[in-house]
Amino acid sequence: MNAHVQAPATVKTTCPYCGVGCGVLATPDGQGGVGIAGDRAHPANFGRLCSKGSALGETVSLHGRLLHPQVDGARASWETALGTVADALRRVAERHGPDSIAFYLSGQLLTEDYYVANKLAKGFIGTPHVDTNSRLCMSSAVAAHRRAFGSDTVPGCYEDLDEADLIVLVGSNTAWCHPILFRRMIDARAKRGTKLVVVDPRRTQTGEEADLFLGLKPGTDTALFSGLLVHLAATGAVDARYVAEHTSGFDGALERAASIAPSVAATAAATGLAEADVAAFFALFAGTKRVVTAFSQGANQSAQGTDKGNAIINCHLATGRIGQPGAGPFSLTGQPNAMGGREVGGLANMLAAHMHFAPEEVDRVRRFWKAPNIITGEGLKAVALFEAVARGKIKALWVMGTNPVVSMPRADAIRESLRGLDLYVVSEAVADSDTARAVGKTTVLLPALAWGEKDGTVTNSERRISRQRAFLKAPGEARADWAIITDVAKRLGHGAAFAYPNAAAIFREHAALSAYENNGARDFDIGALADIPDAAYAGSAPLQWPLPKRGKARARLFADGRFYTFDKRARFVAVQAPALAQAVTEDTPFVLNTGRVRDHWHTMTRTGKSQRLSAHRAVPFVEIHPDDAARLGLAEGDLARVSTPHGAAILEAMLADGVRPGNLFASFHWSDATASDARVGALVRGVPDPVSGQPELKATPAALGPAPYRSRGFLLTRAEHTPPAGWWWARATVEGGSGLQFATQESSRAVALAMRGLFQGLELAEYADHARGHYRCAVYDGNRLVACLAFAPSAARPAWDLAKAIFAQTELEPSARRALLSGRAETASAGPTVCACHGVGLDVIAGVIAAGAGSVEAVGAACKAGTNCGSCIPEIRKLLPQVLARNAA
Ligand SMILES: Nc1nc2c(c(=O)[nH]1)N[C@H]1C(S)=C(S)[C@@H](COP(=O)(O)OP(=O)(O)OC[C@H]3O[C@@H](n4cnc5c(=O)[nH]c(N)nc54)[C@H](O)[C@@H]3O)O[C@H]1N2
Ligand SMILES: Nc1nc2c(c(=O)[nH]1)N[C@H]1C(S)=C(S)[C@@H](COP(=O)(O)OP(=O)(O)OC[C@H]3O[C@@H](n4cnc5c(=O)[nH]c(N)nc54)[C@H](O)[C@@H]3O)O[C@H]1N2
Ligand code: SF4
Ligand SMILES: [Mo]
Repeated sequence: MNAHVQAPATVKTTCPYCGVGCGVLATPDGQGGVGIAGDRAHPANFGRLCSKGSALGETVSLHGRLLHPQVDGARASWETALGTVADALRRVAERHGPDSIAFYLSGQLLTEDYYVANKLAKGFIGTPHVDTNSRLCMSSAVAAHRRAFGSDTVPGCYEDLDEADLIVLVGSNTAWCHPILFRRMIDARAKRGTKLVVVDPRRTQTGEEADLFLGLKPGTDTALFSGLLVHLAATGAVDARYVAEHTSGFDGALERAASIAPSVAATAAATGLAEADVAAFFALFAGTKRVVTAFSQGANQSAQGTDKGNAIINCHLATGRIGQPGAGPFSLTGQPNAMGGREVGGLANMLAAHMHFAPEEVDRVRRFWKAPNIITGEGLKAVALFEAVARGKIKALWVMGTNPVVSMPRADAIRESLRGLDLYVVSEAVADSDTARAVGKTTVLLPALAWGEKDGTVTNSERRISRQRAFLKAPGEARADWAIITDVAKRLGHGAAFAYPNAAAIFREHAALSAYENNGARDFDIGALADIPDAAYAGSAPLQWPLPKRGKARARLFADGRFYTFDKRARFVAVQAPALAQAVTEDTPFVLNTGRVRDHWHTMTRTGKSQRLSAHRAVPFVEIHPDDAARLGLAEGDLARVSTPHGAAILEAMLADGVRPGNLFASFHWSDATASDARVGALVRGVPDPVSGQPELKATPAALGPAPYRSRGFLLTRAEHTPPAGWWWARATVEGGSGLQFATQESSRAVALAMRGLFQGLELAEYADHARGHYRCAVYDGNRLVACLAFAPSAARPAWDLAKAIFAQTELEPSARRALLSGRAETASAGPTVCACHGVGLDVIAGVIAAGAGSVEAVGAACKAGTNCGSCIPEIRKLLPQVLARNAA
C-alpha cells in the first residue's frame, strides 16, 4: 500500500434507527461507502449492533435520494423554493391567521433541527399546531409520566436492565425492535437468573424467549395491572411507608382496580389468560424487589394507552420500586430522537424544554426567545391536525422527516386531504416517498441531509444525549434541516433570532433554555452544556441528563422519592376498565394488530435499500391463526385481502399459531413505493386516546378473505421494474439488483410476450408449458444474467431463493443456467434468509442442526448464523427443537 495514502479516519456517531441509541464507528471508504462497526466505548451497546445497525453501510448510497429542491414537480433553485415557502406562509398567515399553518415533525430529526422548527412555529410564526410522529409513538407514555410524576421523566436507565431480577415486557417485541437492549436482558438472565415475562396478545420472538408468556386478549392490559395492584395490596407486598410518604391517590386507584379485577380469577376472565399464569405472574412480581416493567407500542398505541402506562406505574409506586437500581417502569422509546423531541417541546401539548402553558411558563419562553408571537395554548395533535387539514382549517403544512401518507392511520384519507392545502412542504431525504409524491395546490420538496451527512445530537431511551456526526459530504444540493428552517425564518423577517452559525450554537441555546429560571423546578436541565465550546460539542462523549450547571448528573431520578408535582408526591391514577375502542362486527370480525418486522425500519426508505435487510421479510404479509385460515380456505403463502371501512390491502397469508384466533397482524412497512396494495396504514382506524391523543394502531376491526389471482411469479432485474396496473406486486432489494414478487390474472403466454418485449435484443433462455400455465425465462447479455423470471398458477407459486442466489453470482456455471430453467437446484439451496448478517438461510441452518449442531452456539460454529448481531438467535432457538423432532421422527 502507498505509504502516503492516509488511513481512513473513523468517525464516532450514533445509529439512526431505534431509541436504544447505539454508538457506531463509521469508516468512510472515500468513495461514498462506509465501513460500520459497533462502538465499544458507547454505554448503550458496548460495541454491539443489531442487523439494522450492522447494515447501515448498505443504505448510504445516493440511489433514490432527493438531491435538488422542487416546486410543483419541477426542479427549482433553493432561492425559488425557499421564496415560494416564505411567500406562501406569509400570505396564508395574513389571510387566514397564523394558526392556519401547521408543522408535522419527526422523532428522527436531530435535536437542533427540532429546536429551531419548534421555535419558529411557536414563537415567531405564532401557530400552536406543531405535532410530530411521536404522537403515534410514545405520547401516551409522556402523558402517563406527567400524570404520575408531574413531569415527563423516564426514571431509570439501561443498567437497571442488567441489574433486574424480573423484567416484564408489556406490548414490546424487544427482540426485534430494541434488539441490543434485548441482548442485555438475555445476558442478565445468564448472569443473575433474571426472569422474563412478556405480555402481548401475539407470541412474538420476544414471547418465545420468555420464562412466562402472557398472551392476553388485545387491549386488556389495564385489567392485568389492576389485578396486580389488588394482589399486591392483598398480600402485604405494598410498601406502605413509601406510599404514605411519597405518593397520593393510592386508595382511589386501588378501589378502582378492585372494581376492574378484584381477584386472580377475575383478572384471568378479563384478560383471557389462564388463572395459573396470572397467579404465577402476580407471585413473581410481588416476590421480586428488582423489577423493571418496560413498555412500548402495545401499551402506547392504544385508545387506552395513557391508562395502560399508569396502571403499570401504579404497581411500581405501590411497591416503591422506582428510581432504584434494577427497578422501575421503563418506557422504551422508538425513534432515535423521540426523547430529544420531548426535550425541545415538539409535541402540540408542550411549549419548550419540558414547559407547558402555565402563564409564567409562556412568559418565560417568550422572554428567552424574545418571541414576538408566542403561543399561549396547546395545538392540534396529529390525528386532529390532519382532520383540520381535511376540513380546510389548516391551509399550509410543512412535513419534516416523516412519511405520514404511509404511517398515519386512515392513510388514504390523509393523502386525499393534502390536495386541499394552499401550501404543502416536505423536507425529505428521498425523492419518491409516498408523502413526497403527494400534492397540494402548491407543493415544495426540500432535500435534507441524511444520516452520515448531518450533524447534531439525539437522545436515547435512557436520557443519554449522543452525537450524530457527518462523515460523508453533502450530496447534490441537500442541506441540514435546521439550515433550511432558519433560512425560511430569515425570509419571514426573523433573521436575528435564527442567526446560528452551526448546530453547536443551536444546542447551546437549547441547553440555556433548559436551565433558564429553572432552579430545580423542571426535570430537564442541561445547563452545564449551555456554554459548551464548538470543539467540545464536536468531540462530546455521550452524556445523560439531567446535567445542571450546579449539582450532579444522575443516571436515575426519583431515588429520593420526590417528584415534580407541587407537593412533590407521585400520583396514583384510577384507570378505566379495558374496552376496545371499536368492537368487531359481523362484517369486520377480526382484530387487526399492526407493527414491525426485525429487519425493516418503518416505511423502508432506508432499510429497503439493503439486500441483507430485505431478505428476512421480502413480501408484505398478514399473520393469521391456522384455524381461521383453514376456515377461510387460506393456505400459507396465499394472497389474502384484509379490509376495513377505511381501506384495503392484499397481503401474503402467514399462518402463525402465535396469533390469537380472531386476530391478525400486519406490518405497516410497505408503501406505494415498494408494493401495489400493501399500505396497511390505510386500514387502521386510529381512535385517539382521550388523554394523550395517541391513536389506537393495534386493534382495528377488519375483514379477511382470499384474494384469488390466476398466477404468481417473481422477476429479478438489475434495475427496478414496476409491473402494469392491476397486477399485485411487492419489490425488495436483492443482491445484484431488484426483485419483484407478483400475481396477475394474465396467462403465461402474455407474460412470455411481455418478457420478450421488455428485453428485446438480448438472449432469452425460456422454458414454457403454456398448457399448464408455467413459464420460466432467463435473460442474458453475453454471459451476464440480466433478468430472470418464473411464473406458474398460484397453487404452484415458484420460490425465488435459488434464483436469487444465482442472480447474485457474476459468472454462471452451466448448472446454474440449467437450474434457472428447471427451477430446481442441482446442489442444495440455502432457503429463506434467517441470519441477515451472514446471509445464512433456513435450509442451511436446518442442515447443520440435522447434522448434529444441537445448540445456538453449535449452529453458529457450524455455519456462522447468529454470530454477529444475534438478532436471529430467537429464530434459531425456535428451529432447534423443530428440526431435532423432525429428525427423531
Ligand atoms: N426492526 C425495527 N425496530 C424498530 C422499529 C422498526 O420500524 N423496525 N421502529 C422503532 C420505533 S419508532 C418504535 S415505536 C419501536 C416499537 O417497538 P415495539 O413496540 O416493540 O413494536 P410493535 O411491533 O409496534 O408492537 C409491539 C407489540 O405490541 C403488541 N400488542 C398489540 N396489542 C397489544 C395489547 O393490547 N397489549 C399488549 N400488551 N401488547 C399489544 C403487538 O402484538 C406487538 O408485538 O420499535 C423501534 N424499533
Ligand atoms: N399501522 C401502524 N402505523 C404506525 C405504527 C404502527 O405500529 N402501526 N407506528 C407508528 C410509529 S411508533 C412511528 S414512530 C411512525 C413512523 O413512521 P414515519 O415517521 O412516517 O416513518 P419513516 O419511514 O421513519 O419516515 C421518516 C422519513 O424521513 C425521511 N428522512 C430520513 N432522514 C431524514 C432527515 O435527516 N431529514 C428529513 N427531513 N427527512 C429524513 C425518510 O426518508 C422517511 O421518508 O409510524 C407510526 N405508524
Ligand atoms: S438496537 Fe439496532 S437499530 Fe437500535 S440503535 Fe442499536 S444498532 Fe441501531
Ligand atoms: Mo415509533
